[in-house]
Amino acid sequence: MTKKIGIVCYPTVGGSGVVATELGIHLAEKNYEVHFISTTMPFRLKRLYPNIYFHEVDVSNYPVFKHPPYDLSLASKISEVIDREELDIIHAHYAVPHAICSIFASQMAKRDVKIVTTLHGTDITILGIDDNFNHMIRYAIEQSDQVTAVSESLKKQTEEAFQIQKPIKVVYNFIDNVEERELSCSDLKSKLGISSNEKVLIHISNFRQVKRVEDVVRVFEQTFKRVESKLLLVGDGPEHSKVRNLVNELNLDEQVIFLGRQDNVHDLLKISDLKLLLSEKESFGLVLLEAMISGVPCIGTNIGGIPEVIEDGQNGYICEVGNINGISDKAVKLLTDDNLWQKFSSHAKQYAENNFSSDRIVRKYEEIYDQLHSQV
Ligand code: U5P
Repeated sequence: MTKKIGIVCYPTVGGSGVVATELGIHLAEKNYEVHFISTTMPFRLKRLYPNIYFHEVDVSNYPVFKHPPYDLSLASKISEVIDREELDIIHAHYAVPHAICSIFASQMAKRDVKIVTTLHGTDITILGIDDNFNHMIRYAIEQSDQVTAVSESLKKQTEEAFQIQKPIKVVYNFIDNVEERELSCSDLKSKLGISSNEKVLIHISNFRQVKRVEDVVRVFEQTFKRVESKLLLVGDGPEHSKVRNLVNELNLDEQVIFLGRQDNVHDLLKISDLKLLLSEKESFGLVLLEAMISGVPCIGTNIGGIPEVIEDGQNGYICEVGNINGISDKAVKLLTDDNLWQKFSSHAKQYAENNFSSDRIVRKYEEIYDQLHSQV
């Protein structure tokens, strides 16, 4: 019997939305019926799939409300979709508000539906420390039929912060093999004004403060003094203008290329030699996997889930947060030793394939759905 899954997620750029969308696509390819419930069409959902449906949450702003009631509109839409489409499972990405809304929706719906909640990080690491949300997050976790976290680090943090007894399963984020994707980048490097002898460093993020993009620029400044190179900055967010000012102040305008938000990061990774993710908070770091599967070694900080993705000294390096000189020394070492780079590059690809392939990880979600489905 075809299983019907409702996926509740944010449709925007960010690890959680990307993983939720890719999960839906993989499930659809395995003949599940997939129902996305979100405010807009998830941005990676480019192709038409006959068994993927999109249910738009319309957040109306009636004069009776001081603020547009997103959560109530979402809960109401989920409940409507549960009954109309006869869903078996709701998979909510984020405890707040998505799991909470799903729990509320399941109470309103006539049909018995199981709730899987995936914790992606910010709900725990940022909202969790706010007393207003702490109780609600614990409630969302306790009322879900199964909770997963995207790294061991996030699981541990959740258990400690909320004194949770309920078992949390770690299901890592996943990645498709890059060979399966069409690439269109033959002369991309020269189009971006990068000469063939220059090494390319790349950073991709939402430019929030926790990503410490200024550290990326400072590391590049040190690296560029010793290795001919350019830095690609991909993404947009609150720190963007601060980072631009720093680049200008350091006289790096010629070397640092701001690309803004991009949909096709794979082509950009294809021309890159090193990926930097120097965050002070990171529950997983999907961009690391995207780099590794393209054979790009990564340098990351020793926080959150990053050390679960990069193997220090094997396929990249793990460094202290804010240690600009230490990180640039590692970058120079890797970019000036071809043999070492080749070794790291092939290990990165292999490691991502062996541990984080979509086949392997999507199967783990399927096992969870099967187990819950048998309880209905
Ligand atoms: N991302 C883009 N374009 C951008 C910035 C980010 O597609 O301009 C994607 C990354 O490729 C990644 C996700 O899939 O957003 C961010 O995930 P994370 O590293 O925050 O987990």
